[in-house]
Amino acid sequence: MAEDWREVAKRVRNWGKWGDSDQIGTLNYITPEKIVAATRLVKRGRSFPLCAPYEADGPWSGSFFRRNPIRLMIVHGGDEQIADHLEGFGGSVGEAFKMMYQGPMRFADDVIVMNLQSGTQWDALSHVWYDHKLYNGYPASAVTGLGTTKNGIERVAERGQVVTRGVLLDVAGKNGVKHLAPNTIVTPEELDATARAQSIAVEQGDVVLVRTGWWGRFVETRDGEAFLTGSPGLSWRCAEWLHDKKAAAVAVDNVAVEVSPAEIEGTTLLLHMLTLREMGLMLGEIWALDELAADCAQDKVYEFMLVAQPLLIPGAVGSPVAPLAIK
Ligand code: UVW
Repeated sequence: MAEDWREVAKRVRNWGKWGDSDQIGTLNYITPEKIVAATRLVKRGRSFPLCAPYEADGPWSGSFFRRNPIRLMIVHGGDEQIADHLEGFGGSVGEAFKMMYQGPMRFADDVIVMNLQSGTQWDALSHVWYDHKLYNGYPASAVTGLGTTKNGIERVAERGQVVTRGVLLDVAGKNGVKHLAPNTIVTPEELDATARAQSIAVEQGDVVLVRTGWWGRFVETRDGEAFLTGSPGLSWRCAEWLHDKKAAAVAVDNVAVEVSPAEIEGTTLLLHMLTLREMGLMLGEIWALDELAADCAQDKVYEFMLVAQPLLIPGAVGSPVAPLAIK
């Protein structure tokens, strides 16, 4: 059993498929024709934001190496009194305020400190590896304390490549529950059954969105520990399903796309290893899918144009994203 996943790894490996210098993997399935076809899915002019709030009350409870975002105001309304004391301030900041405050205009500025992986995000292809190799055979040594020189998120951002047909597979909705039970394994068969129930087919170049209801449960309970440890999610066997469908990427409303805990003893984040490292397929995590799902259940249309551009952060292994599903 322990070797099974390595056999699957060989079957789903896309290394070399788009050339030896490729760094965007299955996003290559999104062709210009695919983007044009996606625009034709916009019929009603309704846009659904799929981004969860980046805030101090997020799901990270402190028992992990991630923290919730910290946002600080660095210039705000209380600074107006600086205008009365500008002569006392020197240096570049003092000079900047003298320039900014010379007329009636006042302003505010803020700063955010966060893991790029704290909220709604894309995992770049350099986020996870094993046996010292990244997607397309690049050495894992490319990922250093300075960032990554291979498979960084900027490779995707500079191409503007995440514009395509999105398909929602609402597994929770299909089972008539607000959210799946803790630690439910979503199998490839369940994905097929959901697609059948929704009369939709996943096509080459689609981004597949899978709803477990788990983000909605966190919003209701604010139980970060359960959000992390109890997560329902995809089985590692879904790697082959995504490979066969030629999906461009997959995103889920849970913390890690895949189910927690791992299905095979002695492994962690097996689906990550197969998708990011073998297939070159990006993972979207903590996507807020409830409002979109409610609309899809109403009009029975589970396809839309999806725009999910990561931030252009050179050398980063992931990025926050504010995806839009447009119907
Ligand atoms: C890890 O925790 C390593 O990854 P992710 O956030 O993608 O689940």
